Amino acid sequence: MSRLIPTDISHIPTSMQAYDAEFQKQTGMTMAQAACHGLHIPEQSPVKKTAVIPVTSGLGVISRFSESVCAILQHIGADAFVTGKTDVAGLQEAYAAGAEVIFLADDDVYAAFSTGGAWQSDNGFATGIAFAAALDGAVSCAEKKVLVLGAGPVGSAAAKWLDDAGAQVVLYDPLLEKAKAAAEKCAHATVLCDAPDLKQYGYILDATPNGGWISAEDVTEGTVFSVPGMPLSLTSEAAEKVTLIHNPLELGTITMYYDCIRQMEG
Ligand code: 2YJ
Repeated sequence: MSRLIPTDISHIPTSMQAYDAEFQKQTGMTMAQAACHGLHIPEQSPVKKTAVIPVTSGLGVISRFSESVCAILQHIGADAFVTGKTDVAGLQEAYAAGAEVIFLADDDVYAAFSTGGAWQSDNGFATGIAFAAALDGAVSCAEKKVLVLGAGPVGSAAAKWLDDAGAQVVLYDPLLEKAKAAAEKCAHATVLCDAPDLKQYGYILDATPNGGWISAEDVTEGTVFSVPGMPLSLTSEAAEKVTLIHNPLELGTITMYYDCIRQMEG
């Protein structure tokens, strides 16, 4: 994801239940279920003491970021809190409080770490697999052609997940070498050299990091878009025309939590 801005996330602490209900209507799963589907683990409700640490390095703290992550984790039953201190002092506070999982982000990396062992979950990977699993919940991807836009960490993880699930994955990235590298990790995925005509695809996972470049004329009504990328690639007119599975922070964060638990409980 690009660096989030406060207006991307300020609604999160008060909207988790309503948004999860909407997500469930779109995908047939709650976000916790989508995360578990993405990770291929049984549905569960682990309650782990979880610290969220504000980080001031680089461009600094984003207003409501830590509070939003905390609200997302509390929504799925984690015993989550935001540390009063930031950075290294925040880390010390988290350990002193007995946190088993720790979430923190700077300008480049958003990750969760487990204090009990050398386990971590990266937001790029977690977001990619979870938005792939959400698309699968919505349309059952096996044997369907799915266009994956963007072959960074999110798009590559999504492409591999969909390929493993039996989808016919078509990958596009303006940097052909990136698309080829992502396709090499898949059993069957194919690579496009030129920018695709989006209207030819019914199912699109868009992991591109640029906002507003897909307009209403570019899309067909009824196309299902699963879009982890921030800012949102579709204009508001395009978003109204399609079925859009999109959230800025929620599903990736939930999946990072479950990914840590999965590793902790081996
Ligand atoms: O603690 C804070 O409030 C800030 N340091 C949060 C920074 C959040 N980071 C971002 O939005 C980065 N773009 C994260 C990149 C993750 C890549 N998957």
